[in-house]
Amino acid sequence: MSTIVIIPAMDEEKKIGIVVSGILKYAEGLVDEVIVIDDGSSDKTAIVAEKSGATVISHPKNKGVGAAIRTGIDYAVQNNFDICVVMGGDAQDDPHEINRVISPILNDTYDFVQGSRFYGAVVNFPIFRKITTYLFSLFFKIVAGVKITDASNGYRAFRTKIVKDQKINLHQHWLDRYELEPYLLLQTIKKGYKITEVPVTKMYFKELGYSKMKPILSWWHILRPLIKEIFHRISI
Ligand SMILES: Nc1nc2c(ncn2[C@@H]2O[C@H](COP(=O)(O)OP(=O)(O)O)[C@@H](O)[C@H]2O)c(=O)[nH]1
Ligand SMILES: [Mg+2]
Repeated sequence: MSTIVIIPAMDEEKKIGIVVSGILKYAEGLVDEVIVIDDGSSDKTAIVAEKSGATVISHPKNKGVGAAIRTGIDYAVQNNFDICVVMGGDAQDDPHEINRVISPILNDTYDFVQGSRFYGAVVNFPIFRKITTYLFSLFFKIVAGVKITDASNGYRAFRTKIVKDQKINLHQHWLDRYELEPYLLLQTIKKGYKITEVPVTKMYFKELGYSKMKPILSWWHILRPLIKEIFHRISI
């Protein structure tokens, strides 16, 4: 089985090199290609990523993290990869754990593996982030009807066959920002794919910044797939 790591990155020149070289070093033999989607960065993200050994696709303008992941997924489908791993370009996820994230798929037991910081470890967890992350997963659990402890964790792996499923349409414009990831997770569960969570580590660097999410607007984006699902159920 062939595996690609998809990394959305916007203005991550300080961190993307560590991420790509860490994957190539610590997940050698497990990963066949690393693709960085440079999402309209105004810094040297693309150059640093390429020098570190990644394939790079650049969006000429910023489109959003969902659109960046979609570009990576399209590349994975076109190039017949069997497994997609998605992780952040801001060095918050540990490349040593790729093995753990893809094992349930390699063992042929699961189709989608969600990384969970609540089963794993968190370094420097900001209190506000802790509360919002917990509440999001609680809401996700109520809507999806399945216990997911860390639904907003961007570290995950899935079989490419899921995104080829005609009933799951990632090519919708409204998914361009923070909507695509919870949409994919929710649809994967709804369509009956086998999903599990594995422990992962999340690192927060207070000095370098750990998130580009904007209060209110980004929360609306990430909640939108769940709110849509509720309205969809009410209307039928
Ligand atoms: N916020 C944001 N992140 C983007 C965008 N395009 C790509 N990314 C990347 O998506 C990853 C996760 O973003 P981040 O804001 O750290 O999300 P968080 O860690 O979940 O709070 C990082 O590697 C970003 O560089 C974008 O338009 N907005
Ligand atoms: Mg981050």
